Amino acid sequence: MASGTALLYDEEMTRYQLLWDYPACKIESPERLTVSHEALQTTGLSGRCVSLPVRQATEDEILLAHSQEYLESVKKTPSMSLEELVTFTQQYGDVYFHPNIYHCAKLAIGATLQLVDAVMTGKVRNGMALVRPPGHHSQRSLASGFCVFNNVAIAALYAKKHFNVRRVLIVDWDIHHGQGLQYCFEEDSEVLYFSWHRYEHQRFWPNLRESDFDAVGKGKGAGFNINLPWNKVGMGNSDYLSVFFHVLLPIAYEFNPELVLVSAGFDSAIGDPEGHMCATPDIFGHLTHLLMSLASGRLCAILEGGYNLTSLAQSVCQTVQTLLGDPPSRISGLSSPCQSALESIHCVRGAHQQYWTCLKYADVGPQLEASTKCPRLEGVIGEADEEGTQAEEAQKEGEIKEIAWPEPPSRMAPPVRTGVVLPTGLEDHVPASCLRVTTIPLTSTEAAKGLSDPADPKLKDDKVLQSLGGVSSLLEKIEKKEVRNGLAVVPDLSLAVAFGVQQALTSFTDRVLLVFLGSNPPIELQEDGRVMLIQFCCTEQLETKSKFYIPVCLKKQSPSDVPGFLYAVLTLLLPLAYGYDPGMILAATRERDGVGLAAWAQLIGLLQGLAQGHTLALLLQGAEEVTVKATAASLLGEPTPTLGPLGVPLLENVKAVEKQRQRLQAHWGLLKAADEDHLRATCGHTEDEYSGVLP
Ligand code: Q6M
Ligand code: ZN
Repeated sequence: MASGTALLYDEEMTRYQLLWDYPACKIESPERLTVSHEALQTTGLSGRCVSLPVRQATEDEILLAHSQEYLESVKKTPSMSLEELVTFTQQYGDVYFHPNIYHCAKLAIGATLQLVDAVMTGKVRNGMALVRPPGHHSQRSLASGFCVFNNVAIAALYAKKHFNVRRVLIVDWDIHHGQGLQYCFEEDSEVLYFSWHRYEHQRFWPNLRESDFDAVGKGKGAGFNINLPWNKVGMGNSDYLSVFFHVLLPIAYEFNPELVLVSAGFDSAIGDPEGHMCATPDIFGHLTHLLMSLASGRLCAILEGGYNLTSLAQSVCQTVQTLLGDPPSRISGLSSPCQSALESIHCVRGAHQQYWTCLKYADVGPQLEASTKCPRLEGVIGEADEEGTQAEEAQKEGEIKEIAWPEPPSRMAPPVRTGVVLPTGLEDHVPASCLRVTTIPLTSTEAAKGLSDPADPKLKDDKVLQSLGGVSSLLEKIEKKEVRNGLAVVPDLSLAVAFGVQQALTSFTDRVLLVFLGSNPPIELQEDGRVMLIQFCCTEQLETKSKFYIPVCLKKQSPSDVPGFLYAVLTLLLPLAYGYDPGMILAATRERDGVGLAAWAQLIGLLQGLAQGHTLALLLQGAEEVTVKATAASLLGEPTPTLGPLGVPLLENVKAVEKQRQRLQAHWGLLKAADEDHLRATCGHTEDEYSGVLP
């Protein structure tokens, strides 16, 4: 299995800059690259990466995405005088040329392709290319928005050509619309392009009608272009995560990419003078982590924009550190996405409903209606300039001062990733890198402390006391930061879960998320919020009003409803888990209750993004060897095998998930995927219905 993270960087790419007065281009400076690289060095991150040499792209590679004619004209720029460069530049928008930019642009492509090569041949698992100039705006015969050649477009075409990749996912989280990428792939069903971008109803650059949510692709590429327009500035972590949970991830899993390319622009982070958004640098750790469970972990991040040097450097570090496998930091204070974000999410889900099964039964209601509330301007560019965008207006009025945010917390990773407590015979089935934790059996008095029924006769059983000792030492090692996560195979699951929860709550956290697969919840729940229980089972559970108990009843489909389960994980479990922000996760199952092995492995992998990776997995003795193996592999951070093409989820399972989402979204705002007006209109639910159970 491929391991390691590649880093591609060459100082040469800092050797071009703006040579004349051109305010729109001032922000694209060589320092963008030097600060990013220096931050990776001072944090020790670059030392942990595999450093690969950068090369120049060949002409044939450039021609994968560009016309001969355009290449010939760019080729002339190195020998142009300043005056000629200015004139040459003027035929394009928001881009400048320099005698050395052609050289750098060839290195930017070359670095990107070296990364694709390394990932596709299994030399590394993933990696990042720090490049200048960026690429996503450039088109077949056009430079645009600081971009000369389209690095990521060439990478996707190169992967198709040289590695016969049939499905490439491009995630463009830069704050500008990569219209160059859209144009390149809008008729291509083998490249799924996703972009979110500041749009403000076409008032923001590049002011294109086709950047809106209803540009879904053309011909056989219909459904393979996803635009999420931000119609207001100030979008934050909750808005970004919601788009991942309710738009990108469900579609990406269904698409089942073989390779993920990230157009990694960090002008979508707080403090950026272009984006004016509020998402903090640590969110990129999470976005990266969520994408790493696709395509067996084959992910290439390629730098695009990012103009606040502090924010940029921090965001680059967060991304690379996650690629290296360190646990993302906890994100506190997540709430509901804002009204405008919900409107965009709702609109794009509506626009794509006909193309993707995961959205097929989702309640997206009367389509595209929300857009009428803020009618898009018709042929407005001139007008918009006068009006100015929201942020420019605010700036004029002096509302926007220097924005400050705390430095992302350090993400210390324990020396050992996974501790295991396994009965003899199973020990040989997990990789040698797992720490075999030796356990001392608890006395019945010690064991009883953590349990609601201290008189439980099972506490006389030596095997039980031994296994609780195991759970106890694993938790202690996690607490002491000797290991990050743990796996125990136990003779009595309910007892181990109850004990584990109690122990975690007394020793080191005030919130435990319990993910339980199976009927009969293993613990009695209190309404104090110290435990959230998400239960997957195939038998109907009692109705509940609790916002901390979420039973999800998924009917079995032979062999199991993988798409239904995944839909529940992405659109219900992750939003709840991120909103709850646990300090510790227990994931327990008796026999995977109707959930396929690969789906279980995905779940364990995705959960690693929460609670700083502190997961304790508990399996019932007698669980199949493969389950133990797969659980250990996921905890170790090995790439999760892909789920393969997802079929249609069972309608009743989607309904079961939707029912819980409806019930809980007043409490857990990340569950929302449509704006309130829309919800009232189509579902008949109101906040008031739930007011009785609000805190
Ligand atoms: C600037 C308008 C001035 C790679 C990238 C390039 C963005 C170019 C923006 C040009 N417009 N307010 O997407 O970050
Ligand atoms: Zn940008």
